[in-house]
Parts: sequence; C-alpha cells; structure tokens
Amino acid sequence: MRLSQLLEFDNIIVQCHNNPDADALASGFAVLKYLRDNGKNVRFVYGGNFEIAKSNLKLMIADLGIDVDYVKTQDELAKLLGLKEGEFPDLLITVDGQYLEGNIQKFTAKNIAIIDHHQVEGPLPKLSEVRSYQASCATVVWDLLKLEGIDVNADIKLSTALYYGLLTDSNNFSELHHPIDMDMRDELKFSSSIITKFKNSNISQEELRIAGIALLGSEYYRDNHYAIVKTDPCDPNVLGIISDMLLEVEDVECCLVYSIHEGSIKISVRSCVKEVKADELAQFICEGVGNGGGHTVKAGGSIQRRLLEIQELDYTPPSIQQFFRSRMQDYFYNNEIIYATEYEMDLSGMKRYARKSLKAGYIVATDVLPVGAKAVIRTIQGDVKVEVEEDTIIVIGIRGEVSAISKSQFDKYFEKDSSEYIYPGEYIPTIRSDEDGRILELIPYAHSCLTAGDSMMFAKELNNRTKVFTKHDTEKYLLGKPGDYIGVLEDNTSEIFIFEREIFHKIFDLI
Ligand SMILES: [Mn+2]
Repeated sequence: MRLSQLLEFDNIIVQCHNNPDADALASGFAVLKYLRDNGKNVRFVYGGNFEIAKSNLKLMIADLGIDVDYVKTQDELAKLLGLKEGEFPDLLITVDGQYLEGNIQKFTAKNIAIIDHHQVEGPLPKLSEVRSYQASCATVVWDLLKLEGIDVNADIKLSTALYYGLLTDSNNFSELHHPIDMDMRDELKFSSSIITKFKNSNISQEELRIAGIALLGSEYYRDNHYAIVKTDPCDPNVLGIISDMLLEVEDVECCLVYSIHEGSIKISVRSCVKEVKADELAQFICEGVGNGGGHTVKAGGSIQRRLLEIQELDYTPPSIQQFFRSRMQDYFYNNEIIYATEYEMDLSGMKRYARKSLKAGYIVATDVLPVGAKAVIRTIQGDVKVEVEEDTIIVIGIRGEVSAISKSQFDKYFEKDSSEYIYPGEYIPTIRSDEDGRILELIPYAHSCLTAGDSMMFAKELNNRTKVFTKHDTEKYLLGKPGDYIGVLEDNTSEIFIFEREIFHKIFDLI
C-alpha cells in the first residue's frame, strides 16, 4: 500500500493500540502529520482502560508535540472530527496493531486501513501494509513516507519520534536484524538531547519493582549454564535490562526473559558464549509460534497467543513456562558442535557430489573504494564488514548473500562470465565507507561470474542441529538444521561446510 492511497478520504482517524508505547505513538504521529499536511481532517487517538501514564511517553508527547487523544466512545471520536452524532469517519487507520485485534479498542468507520509490523492476525483489508519482518512500525511508516518522496529529516520532531520508536521496540537497537531498520537508524537526523532525556525516564517505579520480583524468581539450569526468568507484563525494554543484568551473573552464559501479555509473549535473549548466538536461540525459541532475531549477543522476539493455541498449548503461565523450559532444553541437548581445527570427519555414510556451475556476481573492491578503506556492506542477511585490500573481491552469491574474499580464492571457486549481472534478491546491498559515511549501491559495480563447476565434495544429510566452527572462522559457527547438509572438500577434508537443504540441491549434483 502507498500512503497516497489514503488521500482519497477526508475525515480520518489514526488509531494505535491501547496502552500505547513509543513505537505506536511515533507511527501514529507520522501518519497524522502526513495526512494533515495533505489537508485532511484527521485525529490521532487510542482507547482502552488506561490513559498514558509512563513518564517517557508523557515527555515524548509534550516535547515532540504529538497531538494524540484518549477516547473511550464512538461519540467522542465523532466529536473530535466535528462529525454529527452517529456519523462515522470515512477512514480509520490502525498503526502498530491490527483492526479487530484484542489490544485495539473497536471503533466503527466506513473504511479500514492497517499499518503494522506484527504477525498477521486475520484477514487484512485492501488498504494495509503489514511487515512482520520490521523491528518497529515506525520503520514501516518511515519507508512509506520515503516512497512518497518526503524528507523525514526536514522535521526534527518527526525524525526524533521515529528514531525513539525503533530504539524502544528493538532494545536500544540491539535486537535489529533487517537492513531497512538499520537504514532508518543510520539515516534519521534526530535530537540527541531529547533522546537522552527520554532514555533517562524509561523505567517507572512500578517497573523497577517488577524487575526486582522477576529476578527473585529466576530459574538457573546448571548443566547448560542458562537462566529463565518470567516477569510481570512490562515494557519490552525492561526485559532487555533484566537480561543484560542476568548475563553479568557468574556461571550464567545465556538467558531468556519473558513477559506474558494479552495476545502475545515478549522475549529477550542474551548469550556471552560463542557456541550460542542469541539471535539463533531466539529464532529457535519462536519457531512456528512467532518471530525472533537480533544479534549474536542480544536478541529478542515475540510469540503469538493464536499460534500457541493452534498447537494446543494453553495460554496459562504454567504451560507457557513449560513451553520455554522444553524449548531451551531441546536447544541445548539436541545439538552437536564441531570445531574443524580439531575434527576428523567420518566419511562413511557420505556421498560424492559435484558442484554445478551457477551464476553469481562479483565486484572488484578497488573499483568502489581505495585500498585500505574500511566499509560495511548492508545486505538482507545483515551487515558484512570489509577492509579493502589490493586483491579484495566482493562476491554476491545465488541468494544475494555477500562475502569478501581474496583474488586467489576467487580464481579457485569462480570463473568470470561476460553476461550482464542481474541481482537475484529484494534488498539491494549498499556499501558504506567508514571514513566519510558515503553510501553507494553495489550492483552498478557488479559483473557476472560462474561458480566453478568442477570441485568435488563428500556430503550427508544432518539428523541433528549442528554447529560448525570452520578453520577460517573459529569465532562464529555455521548452523545446520536436520535436513540440511554437511560436507567436506574431496581434496581437503578439513574444509567443512554446511548447506541449507534447498541450496544444497541447487548447487550440487550426486555423482
Ligand atoms: Mn511496535
């Protein structure tokens, strides 16, 4: 959906969820401003049983001039818009939540639109933009505003609001994983003094108490050095504060903190050992019932009540606790860890495969940046750091994944190709120089190449979750899930690889 499609309506309500948080306020504020600037009769509201009381949100409303009203009845809503009693708004747009959802008070309007970043809850109206992969609804709105050619940075109150929305919905950006979220974080020109002020009134006295009680009830699992903590419902950033604190405790290597809300459960995950990436653990915990992600040390996620109930799990604290206990146990017990530097692969049971010749792309790094430059390449799979050397080649794989290798490695595994390069993915990778912060698109520099088809490999399907620390990266593991493949080069069996099942069949032929 484009925001401009909303302009065909005149009397408009923008509504965020009950008990608004900073992301809901930021998103509603941005949509309100867009519609107002386009001459619409529009108001921004929320319903529910409570008026906003948290001090950071009250500051946000006052300092950024967010014109939001707390309404309880349809009549109040009509009055706000100057409509006659019993008359309905032409359009109601829900932000940071979906119309008819439990957490959004129901008001009636002639048309409904939805802008959100949660899991899709039910049938969506024609006018909707729900991006479950985005860390904040503010990001969705920011991107929609950009699509309309609007310079968000021209209004520092707006950009500060959006920035704070993402910050609070991603635990101070530590749980970000999608490149568009990172783009927004990096591109917004916000007021840092205002953000500092908000941050310092983040936790209410009540939440401090909640955190204290939660820590008293922490469960520690000695065998695998992790802790699980349940907190009473609170702001997600309080979960992050609790999990950060837990990680500093001796013998706690990983932790999971969660809080149960009406329609969903929020989780925060931390890890300080290289054998567990927090983002991967968060994904594992949420698999099939929600969404998780973030970074290697800090991650988070949310689990949908509806999806738990589909799996016939009761939405009660004891059965939720049992759910987390067994997910954590599965994670730590059912996996194998391989350190390639000290591992001898057993080749029995492995089959011989030949690599197919496939299209990929490459960029001569010095075509883009000078030798010695440090830069970050932003891709759909995350940020990749590169240091440009004379012979650095940036390779774009068949799924749009990016890596930097030396020319000799390139010559070994790839062949140049004369056809035009066509990028296969959706998010166009960019490169940002550390020196001047310049952002360039990579694709215009890309040429076509083929993966060399003659390398041979022994491989087998995995039955267990397997983590491999390769010889080249002893800090970060490759993860294989059951059904994926593990393989070694025929002429060098200490070179261990993991391939996703689908990719494996695309790249290799059984000999
Ligand atoms: Mn949100």
